[in-house]
Amino acid sequence: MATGQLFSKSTQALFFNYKQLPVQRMLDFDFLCGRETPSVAGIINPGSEGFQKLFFGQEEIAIPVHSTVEAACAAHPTADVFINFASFRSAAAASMSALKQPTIKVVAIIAEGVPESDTKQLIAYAKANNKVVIGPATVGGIQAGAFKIGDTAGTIDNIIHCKLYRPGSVGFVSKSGGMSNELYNTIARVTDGIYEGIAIGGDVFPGSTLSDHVLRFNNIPQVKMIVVLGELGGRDEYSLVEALKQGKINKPVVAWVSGTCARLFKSEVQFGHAGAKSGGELESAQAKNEALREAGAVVPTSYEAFEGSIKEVFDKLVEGGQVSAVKEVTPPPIPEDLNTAIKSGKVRAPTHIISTISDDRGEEPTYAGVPMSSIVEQGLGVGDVISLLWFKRSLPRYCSRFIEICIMLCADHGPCVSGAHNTIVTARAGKDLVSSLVSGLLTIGPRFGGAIDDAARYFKDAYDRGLSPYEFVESMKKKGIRVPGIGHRIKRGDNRDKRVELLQEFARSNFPSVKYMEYAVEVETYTLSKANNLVLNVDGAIGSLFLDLLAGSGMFTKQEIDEIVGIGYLNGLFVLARSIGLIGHTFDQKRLKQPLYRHPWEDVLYTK
Ligand code: Q5B
Repeated sequence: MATGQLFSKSTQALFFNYKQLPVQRMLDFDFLCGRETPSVAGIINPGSEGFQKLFFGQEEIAIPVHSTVEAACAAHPTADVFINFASFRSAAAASMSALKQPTIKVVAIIAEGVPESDTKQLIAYAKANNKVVIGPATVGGIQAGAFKIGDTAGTIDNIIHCKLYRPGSVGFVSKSGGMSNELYNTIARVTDGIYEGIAIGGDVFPGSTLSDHVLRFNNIPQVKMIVVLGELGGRDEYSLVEALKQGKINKPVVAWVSGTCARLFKSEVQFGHAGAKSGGELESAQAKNEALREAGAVVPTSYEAFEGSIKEVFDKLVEGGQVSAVKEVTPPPIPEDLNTAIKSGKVRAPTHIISTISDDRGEEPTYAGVPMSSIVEQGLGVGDVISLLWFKRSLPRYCSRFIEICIMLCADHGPCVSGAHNTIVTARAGKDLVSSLVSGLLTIGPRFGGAIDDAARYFKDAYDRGLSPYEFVESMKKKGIRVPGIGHRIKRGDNRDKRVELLQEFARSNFPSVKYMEYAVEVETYTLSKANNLVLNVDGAIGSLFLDLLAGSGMFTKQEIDEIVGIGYLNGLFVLARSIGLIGHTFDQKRLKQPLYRHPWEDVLYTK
């Protein structure tokens, strides 16, 4: 393993498999330490490229995203740390790719459960190429005031509390990442703080060992004492014992091997880490503590006494003048995230959208407050869903059934009507479903399908004002307005529209009142006396009958009816219904593999 410093205040990393929180925590740490450059140079997200927005202090920065390790290393040749947040399935492959890059010197593998055979290959490759692997199954490491891997040391509050924003004099290495947070705290209490802390991870075969890091700390002049937290299981601590015995470590070492309680259990106990299981007497915490003590490390009698031992050693160093007073700095405050501040009730922020019809934030989505499961359990239909989402209330069953009949009857009217024609031409031009659908929908308007709202408006106004059909139609004629809902291209007095008849039949037998519909029929009788094509059409039938539904159901106030008619809800019924047919026409043309449509010359009158 390489000797000495792994990190500095200008170290930059490549972060594999983007996770917002650990990257942001690294950048927050940078800001706290007064770094000039962000410690994350680039993100590698297999399969995607671009930029990821994150905060560096109060500023937003865009960190480049690369799709491969190779591309990221080529783009950021000075980034020499690879932080691998891949799952245990892909961590080994990504780590090996990183180790193979000449620019990468340190690889930290966070995933737990990486196959031991894969880890052994990584270790062998790293050793042969003078590179360092931290982990697997690690939180990473930190150089106080300089560089931090991922989630190491936890929250910003903890980092500030443990003074990790500026270097102290203690080199610390542990197996456990969780316990390293605890020890950062302990060390901050009784010394001038951490210089560097590493969690090597709890696997049986860690990429780098406790003794690797202790030997490295021994070569770092700023590190004045070393704290080691081992655990039962494995023989790693014995290489530290050997190094101590051979006099390779000349700085004071305070060590504790946790897991002494294992003896209280009658049988073998597997603790949290894969490697934390005593395979025999030599691997027990007691044996390892004893061996470390004999080799010259300061080993307390219990974990509780660990803090006291660290303090004692540090105080001696101060007394001996080996440690000079650390320069205290006040870290800048990290701006709080808006969401956190809102949650804690510190700030309020205006919303940008107001919505009253549906909500997907709870356990299940609701339509106008009605949970989806209840819609399904009650056997409700699309008419009820429309009632909830358009009218924000559950309407009586005959009303939702009427809506469903409107949808069914208006779903299609053959390939020759304006909308279907446009959709067919668009589909044949090779356009996709949505384009073909939309091109058909765009024809819906005052002449084709979109006369329902105006029919309702004019019929309502005329009826409510007590105009006779004659007065109504003639007044429209004077204004030069065609009566919406009257007239059809192919339907005649002697060839009535079946859809109109079906709607009228349903309403007559289910609606409490059909006064608007009867008025529309009287208007039709008058217009038919003028011309045989001036029938009450499907738009007029729906428009007048919906007025009856609104007024007769007792579910709407007068103001609400005026609002519905004023806003123009009812063309929505035709738009929704006809979408079904237009989608059908698109599929039909595609299925029939129809070529590009070209209108025949013979069908065009060319004139000047
Ligand atoms: N005249 C529908 O006209 C159509 C008159 C009128 C007074 C009227 C026309 C109209 C109002 C809009 C309306 C919905 C354009 C129709 C639908 C869905 C569809 C479609 C499908 C489907 C048809 C001949 C003479 C002229 C006109 C007079 C016509 N309408 N007078 N009030 N409403 N209606 N749209 O056949 O004296 O000769 O000058 O605008 O309700 O779109 O199946 O195709 O499901 O897809 O072109 O059913 O009625 O008649 O323009 O030759 O007029 O009648 O003033 O009189 P036409 P024109 P004059 S349902």
